Amino acid sequence: MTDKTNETPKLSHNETIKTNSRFLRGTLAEGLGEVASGAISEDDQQLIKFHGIYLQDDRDLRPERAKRKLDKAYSFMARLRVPGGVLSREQYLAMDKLSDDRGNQTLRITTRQSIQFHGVIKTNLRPALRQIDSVLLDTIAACGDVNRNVMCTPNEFAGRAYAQAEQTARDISTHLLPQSGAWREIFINNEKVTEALEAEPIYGATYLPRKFKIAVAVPPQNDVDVFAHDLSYIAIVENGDVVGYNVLIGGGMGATHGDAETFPRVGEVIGFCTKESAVAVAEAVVTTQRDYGNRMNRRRARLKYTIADLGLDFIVREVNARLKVKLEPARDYKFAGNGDRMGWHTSEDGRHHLTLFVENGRVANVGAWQLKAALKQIAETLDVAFILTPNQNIIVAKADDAARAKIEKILADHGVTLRGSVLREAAIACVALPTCALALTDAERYLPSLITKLDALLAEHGLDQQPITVRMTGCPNGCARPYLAEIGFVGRNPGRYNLHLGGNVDGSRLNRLYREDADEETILATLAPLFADYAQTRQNGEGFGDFVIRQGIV
Ligand code: SRM
Ligand code: SF4
Repeated sequence: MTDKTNETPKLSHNETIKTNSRFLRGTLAEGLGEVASGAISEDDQQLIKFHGIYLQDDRDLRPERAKRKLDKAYSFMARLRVPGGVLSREQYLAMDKLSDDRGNQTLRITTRQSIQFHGVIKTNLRPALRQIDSVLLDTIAACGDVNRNVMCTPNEFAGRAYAQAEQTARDISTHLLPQSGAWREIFINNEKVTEALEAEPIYGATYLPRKFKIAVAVPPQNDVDVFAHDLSYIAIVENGDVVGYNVLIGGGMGATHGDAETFPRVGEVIGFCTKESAVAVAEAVVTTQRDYGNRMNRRRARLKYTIADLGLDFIVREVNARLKVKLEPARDYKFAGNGDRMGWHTSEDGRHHLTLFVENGRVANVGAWQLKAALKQIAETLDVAFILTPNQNIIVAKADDAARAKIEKILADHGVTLRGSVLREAAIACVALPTCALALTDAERYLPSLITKLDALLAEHGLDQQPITVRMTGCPNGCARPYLAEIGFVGRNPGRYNLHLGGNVDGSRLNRLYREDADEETILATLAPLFADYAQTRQNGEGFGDFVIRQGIV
């Protein structure tokens, strides 16, 4: 292995932090024990991400606290590692309790099928992670320069192919897990760590140049957005069984406003692998990125830039050179859409699975809408499983006939309707303000009211039953994968968004910038004539994203 970190003097500071961290320990143990401050040192803030945790502060409170010369209102966000998003009812209940005991009383389902706990104060962090560990879950590698939570088309209870794909997602997640014992030592055993004698066989001591993301899709669903990740797998199913996967590399969403060197990119199919070699392919792609990724400029450190700089052919040759079984030519596949399959579905074994709409993934009790209480009661009383979806919804899975009726009653008793409007159900927004340090404006807190206005506009033109993908983020990092939406809103300034149009229904095409820095009035005034035109002149079955491309609007 060539370790570029030894060859150049201009490494990014994060490389030095990793090198000196003794396999992700740094001074975290000491910093967490320091009670005078709610924060930790800057270098440890980078390291703690590898353990699935971010230091944040409530940005709403910043001005008032600054005026009163108070420290920021610090707290931590912890993110679970849940490959494929599958939770047993016991695990779900423990997470519900944890959010009440140690968090901000909400569970936040993420766009990578995980759960985030916001508002965990420093003294609660170790107890929170012990609660997570007690139900055999963890937060290892949920953030940081390593492979993140591996996504997979849910749900494993719906058929053999889904279960096989989820097993592949779990196998990849396990294989690429950092070997460092730091997480357990720092957060669970509370041992003071003095020296680490360990090795990271796959990552090496400096881990990856940047985060790395993997997803597995089972067609016709592209709910995981296979084109958005560093590495993706498309299951090839024959006679109900997965025989192997088409492999894609080089997707990614993040960009920086005004920096043409950074861009969203869709992944490209580079071949087919058997199901037995899927894990080896993951290791080959990850180690290629480890060795050739940019360790000097973190803005250009994802695999998509390594491919842009060195060429796809070079990277594919490298990947093949590291494989015993080489990639074969890709097989045919077809996706129908990148949304979730909402509502009830019944699998061949007669069990029922409800994909329940959760607006922007926030599981909470708000007024008459007691979603969190309802899910808790379902978990307490019924033999079901819970699956977090890639579009921030939740599946209550494997219910028998009696449980199905009871689920409907519990939800109704708690004021929870099963479905939202067509537009609202498919829409997703990132967290953004007040917790995200990088947010330029709101997303999760604003999208619901914008959807109400867009719904009214669509209804005026008889389009309220037309599925259109809307996604919003509070900055250009792309956490809700907005560049693949038919209508994407990307935060630019407070209350202002870049409006992107032209993604397609299967999530394989990037949209394009149509209006910059638009406030709500401009957004509505811009979309109204486009909706009118779409209602009048669309072709049979034509999606809004395809329409704006055909008409030359973008
Ligand atoms: Fe993200 C950083 C939230 C999925 C691209 N993302 C962040 C941070 C941690 C902000 C920070 O670094 O301080 C956000 C925390 C907000 C908060 O208060 O909770 C954050 N990202 C999220 C979540 C929670 C969005 C959501 O509302 O669901 C998603 C958590 C996923 C998970 O469970 O692991 C989330 N982030 C994504 C995705 C979508 C995906 O992975 O499919 C992307 C685009 C795909 C990609 O990576 O290209 C994404 N997040 C980023 C980036 C840009 C990375 C880049 O290399 O371009 C950042 C900023 C960074 O890393 O420097 C970022
Ligand atoms: Fe924060 Fe930007 Fe990600 Fe939204 S897209 S969560 S604002 S980093």
